[in-house]
Amino acid sequence: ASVYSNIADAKLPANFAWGLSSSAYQIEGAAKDEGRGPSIWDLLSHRVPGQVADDTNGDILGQHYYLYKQDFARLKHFGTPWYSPSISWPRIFPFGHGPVNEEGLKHYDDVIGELVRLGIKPAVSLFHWDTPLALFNEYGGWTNKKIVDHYVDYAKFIIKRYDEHVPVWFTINEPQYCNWQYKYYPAGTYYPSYGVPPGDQARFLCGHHTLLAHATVAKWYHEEFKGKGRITFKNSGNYFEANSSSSADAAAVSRSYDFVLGWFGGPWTDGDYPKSLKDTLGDILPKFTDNEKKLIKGSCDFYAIDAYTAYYVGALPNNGVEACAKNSSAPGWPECVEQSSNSPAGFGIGPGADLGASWLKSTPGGIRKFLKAITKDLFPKVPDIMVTEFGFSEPFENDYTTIQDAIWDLRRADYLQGYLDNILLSQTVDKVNVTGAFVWSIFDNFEWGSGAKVRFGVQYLNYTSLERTPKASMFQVLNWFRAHGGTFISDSGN
Ligand code: PNW
Repeated sequence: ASVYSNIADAKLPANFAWGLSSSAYQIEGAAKDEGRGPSIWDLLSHRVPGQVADDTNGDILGQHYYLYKQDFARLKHFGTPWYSPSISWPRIFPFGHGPVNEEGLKHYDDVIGELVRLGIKPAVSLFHWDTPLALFNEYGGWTNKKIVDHYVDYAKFIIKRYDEHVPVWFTINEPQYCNWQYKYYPAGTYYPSYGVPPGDQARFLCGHHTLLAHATVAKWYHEEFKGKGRITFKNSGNYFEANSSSSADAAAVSRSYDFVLGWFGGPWTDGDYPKSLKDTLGDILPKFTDNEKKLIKGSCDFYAIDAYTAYYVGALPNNGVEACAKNSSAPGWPECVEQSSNSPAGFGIGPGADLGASWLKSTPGGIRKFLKAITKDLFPKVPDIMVTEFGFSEPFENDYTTIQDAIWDLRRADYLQGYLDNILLSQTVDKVNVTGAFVWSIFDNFEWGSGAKVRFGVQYLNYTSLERTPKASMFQVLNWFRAHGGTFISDSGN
């Protein structure tokens, strides 16, 4: 019998939110069109040698900016009831603040309007790493507290315009990836920040300002604006399994969670950073004032987690005495935290993405354990949790001889089925209040430092013709939700 046979008849609640996800810079193209200002990612992809593995960029790739109607028509045809995109800050404020770009705004009026017309509910991220370049040049981006006001102005502006149609807002995508690099022209990726001061201090400043920016918007949203929807930010994290049953390894797991999830979850559930971060980082970790603590505490309506894989975690040699010494030049993640690995296979760590994202292995059993760990152990105060991204990547373009090889993506299909089964088990057996799941991603797109080489789409994107072709995994997802009581657009009469 299949390992999943015990949930064959299990059903999701009718209001379970599900669909596909994306982000502006990764899918829109039209980077220089209709008044959009540059973001840090335009600079990184064009001007920093080696930043993007295949020297691609988001100038055109996907062209969703022009093809959104076709893309949404296909979503309607699939029947997916939700869609989770992001809005591009530099399209609205080309200089980060100051004059509004009316053409950009008109574009998102059309985008949101089209989703509404089709009956697809948008769960919208306000910021997915495309910081306006002007704010880097002006003051260093997220390392400077000035960005809080500029972000808040932008976020309020968008929320006021679209709240009527947007039931779920994500203020920020994955602040865990704040400032992964040390210099203005970095070799890092994801959520860059100008490194002044350099190194880990910049990373924690970026995180600090992210929290203040999020919380200011969330408080305004409920108390002043009286928004109709729910608001939170998207976390990134993976399940950590202890290397052994030793107490040292258990402590390493808990410390690892602190440095990834506690960094942001501590402030909003308990009003401050976890003790382990304060003790380790000392002055490198900024401090909240009492008013800021009050502002941040309780500022999320639910927990959003982007969770792709799982790792083993073990204690550092000599309990980390050397690695975590206060005077070490770079205390931080991961060198002061743990030793982690996602091999060899075990506890459900399955096949890797191989030539795709090297960090990613299929670990369906991990998502169930992770959902339980977050909601029962780490943050028992969270009312409910959504898996806001999960997905699997595939080998490089030139490994394919024909499109047939690409669209029969059976490893991705298997990954998605396994994750969905475990999300359902989490809900039905573990009684975790999981209220949504979004698959990354709507179609192959610009995978940051991996460029066009790493494909996460459930639709194949032909980079030349721009044609989209649903992969086997897309149908796997649709069939899975059909079998387990997922609501489809056509069911709700739209
Ligand atoms: C997310 N990890 O980033 C981002 O939100 C997306 O923009 C991105 O395309 C997607 O996942 C796939 O990479 C992550 O190392 C990057 O565990 C790395 C990890 C997780 C998420």
